Amino acid sequence: QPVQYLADYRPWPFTLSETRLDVTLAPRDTRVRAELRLTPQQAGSDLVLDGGTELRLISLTVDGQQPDPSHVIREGERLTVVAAALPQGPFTLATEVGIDPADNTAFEGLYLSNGIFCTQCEAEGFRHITFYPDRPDVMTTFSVTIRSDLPVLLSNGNPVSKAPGVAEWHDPWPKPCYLFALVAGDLVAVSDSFTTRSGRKVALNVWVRPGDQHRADFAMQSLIKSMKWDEDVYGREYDLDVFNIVAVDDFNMGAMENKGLNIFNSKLVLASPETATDADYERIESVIAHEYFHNWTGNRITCRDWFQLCLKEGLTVFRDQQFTSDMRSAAVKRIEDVQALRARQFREDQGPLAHPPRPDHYEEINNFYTATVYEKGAEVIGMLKRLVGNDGYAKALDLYFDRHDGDAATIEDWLKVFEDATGRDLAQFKRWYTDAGTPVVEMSEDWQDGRLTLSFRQSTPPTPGQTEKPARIIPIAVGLLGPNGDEVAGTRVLELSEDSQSFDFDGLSARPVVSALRGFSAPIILRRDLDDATRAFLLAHDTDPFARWEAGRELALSALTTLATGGEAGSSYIASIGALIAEDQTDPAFRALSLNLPGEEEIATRLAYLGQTPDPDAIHTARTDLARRIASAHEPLLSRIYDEMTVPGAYSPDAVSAARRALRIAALGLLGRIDGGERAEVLFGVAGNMTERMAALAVLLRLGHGAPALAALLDEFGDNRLVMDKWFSIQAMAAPPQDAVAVASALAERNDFDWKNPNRFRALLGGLAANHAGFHSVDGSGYAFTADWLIRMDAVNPQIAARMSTAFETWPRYDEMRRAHARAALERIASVKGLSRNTREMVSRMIA
Ligand code: BAL
Ligand code: ZN
Repeated sequence: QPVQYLADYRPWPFTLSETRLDVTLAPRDTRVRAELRLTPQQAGSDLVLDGGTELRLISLTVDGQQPDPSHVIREGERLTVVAAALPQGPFTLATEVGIDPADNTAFEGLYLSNGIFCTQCEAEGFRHITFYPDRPDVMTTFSVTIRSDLPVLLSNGNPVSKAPGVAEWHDPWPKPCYLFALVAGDLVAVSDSFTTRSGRKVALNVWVRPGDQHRADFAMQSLIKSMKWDEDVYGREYDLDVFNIVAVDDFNMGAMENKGLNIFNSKLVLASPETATDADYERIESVIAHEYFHNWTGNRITCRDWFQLCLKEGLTVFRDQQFTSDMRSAAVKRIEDVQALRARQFREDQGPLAHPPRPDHYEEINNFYTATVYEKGAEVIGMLKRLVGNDGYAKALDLYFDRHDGDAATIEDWLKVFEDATGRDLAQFKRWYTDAGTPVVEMSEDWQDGRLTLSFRQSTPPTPGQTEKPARIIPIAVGLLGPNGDEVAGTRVLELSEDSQSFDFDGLSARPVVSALRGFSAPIILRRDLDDATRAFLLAHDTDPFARWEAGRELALSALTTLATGGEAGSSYIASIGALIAEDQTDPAFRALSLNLPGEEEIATRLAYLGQTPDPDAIHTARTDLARRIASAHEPLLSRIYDEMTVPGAYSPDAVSAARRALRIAALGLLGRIDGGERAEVLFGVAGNMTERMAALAVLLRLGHGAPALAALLDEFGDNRLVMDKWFSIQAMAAPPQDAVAVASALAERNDFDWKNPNRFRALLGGLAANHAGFHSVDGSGYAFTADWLIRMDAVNPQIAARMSTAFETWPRYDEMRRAHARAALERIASVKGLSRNTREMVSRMIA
């Protein structure tokens, strides 16, 4: 498959009005009979269908007749029925193919996962089930018959009939084939119902393995909350009689929004206090919401082509972020989202894999399910909302749903509804979709006679394939604080549209302190010359929680980058953070976020951004030393917090309880630097929840004292896959850097390193990659270990190998020795014969 270009988009020359599938399941020889009702739209067009090379074509007829064999051509992933063999009016194409789900280790199409048949069709998996126009702009109703002795047989839409060995489903909503799903297995349901605001009673089921029911309640409650929220906030109602969610263990993604039948990675459904952390609960709630919200933003309105992926993903992430803000603390959620954006998307934007939220070419679309498409796509919508206001946003969204329901839409359609609803011209704003890279905005201040002038200069560094970066529309939310800390000017949004611009604030009686980029109003890097005293002032007084947190972050980063490059620093941060965490009335979650030091990767990113070569060992040492100094300076305070932030009563994953635990374990992490792990050891033994046990274990592992706790977990949870994933991951992640590769290698030797399971593979390889100084060992052993496993995985599951290859995406910023090792590892991967298109594209972009 050559490079695909957005500019080459052409409508499909047929319409498809109905799809009927009849699937007889068998692990080694599943038969799929498909009937497609087609009408040519352009005379003389050949019918070109997608279909994996592994499909065994058993029969093909056009209106019941077998065409002349010379009129049916199979070439690569294509099957062509030439125009001469087709009627000029509507006709039915019927095919039967044989497939082998038991042999499908790529988990794309129909596969078997521990006795459960399930499907994953986004982006282009349906072509591994049958011959079909596998593109999102071909939408039709589906009627599906499933034949199998397994007790539970599910597909999209509403159930039509069920008898022993056979079930029929009908989905009345036209959909592209990437939203098709089928599940069959020995499953049990946790059931409930939801009555929509127009009175439709919807049966809700979360399907899990027998014995896991008690871990599915939280997912069910999250679903009900999501359904209600989408009605209340977006006016969107569910549209089928039943909504099914299924949890499976082998899944490439987190979850998938198939119409009426969401399939989830079991780690995003199953949760109980003794197995799941607070972060797991929060993530389950948000992903359940995300997939549910896709019913409108993704399914009812889908994408014209895969270049438009951020149309559904950016919007749906934005919606799930809003949902979590409403369910929990909006301030905390915003800070968490910015942290995640910087860690993943800024990293992507600053390296060889940078691409715009709407790319204009790709080789393998699966490589574009990225932080840029998802998280930056959501940030772009947040900016749009800020620019047109809440009412403008609400009007635009109503128009979007009215105008495009049933469509396969584009980013142009999306922006047009905002233009039509609000009268605003968005031509320049569109650059956020088409241009890659993180804009850097330099802000300077001038103070004269009661007037403050803020001057801005924006620029965006070049990214692969894009050297010119014209100015963008950038909303910068600014507030002003007086010398006593009071807010003297409330938040005002300054709109940048040119390379350089200035804004005046008049009538001020004293020079104010500027609180800038409030709420992280744009996904940019804001540069301003601030001294530590001003940062400390903002950390003490800013009324905007994001800006307040950011001031502390900048203080910490400035100290850590200085320490990591041989300087002396940290006292200002240590004093300020002590004052903040002593504020008993301040949200414990906010205090926890402020107390957690930036990670080593973030410090490296900052150093690279400042034009320095990050030294992973020096960064590790700097961070460890600063943590120890904080602990020594504030031991009594941290100890009091640790003792006070217990949560009485039975575990509950609610935001208030989770916030207290978050602050408690932040204190534990620091105290563990000076108490020899004493508190962690006790806590690991007595804690009744996984949040505190994992935090305690991390402290013990960093100290090299983890063995007894690891043994205890293994003993207790050896047969629980999700807990064992954590067990693998934390060992690689928290090992002292010099031991990390050895620890990972030893884990990889274990019988229970079931590496073909994507979660287990990600746990170990992702755990090592998250151990910054361990992965970037100067001897190249981290790179070599990772490359070995990527090569091995690529032959089995290309999507997972390609995704994990991003561990290397920052390699160009390190020193010559590390670069040489990394390049050698990447070249070794590139030289593998038969390497997948997925991994080849990733590696070649990284060594271009
Ligand atoms: N569409 C793939 C999974 C998700 O973003 O919901
Ligand atoms: Zn999504």
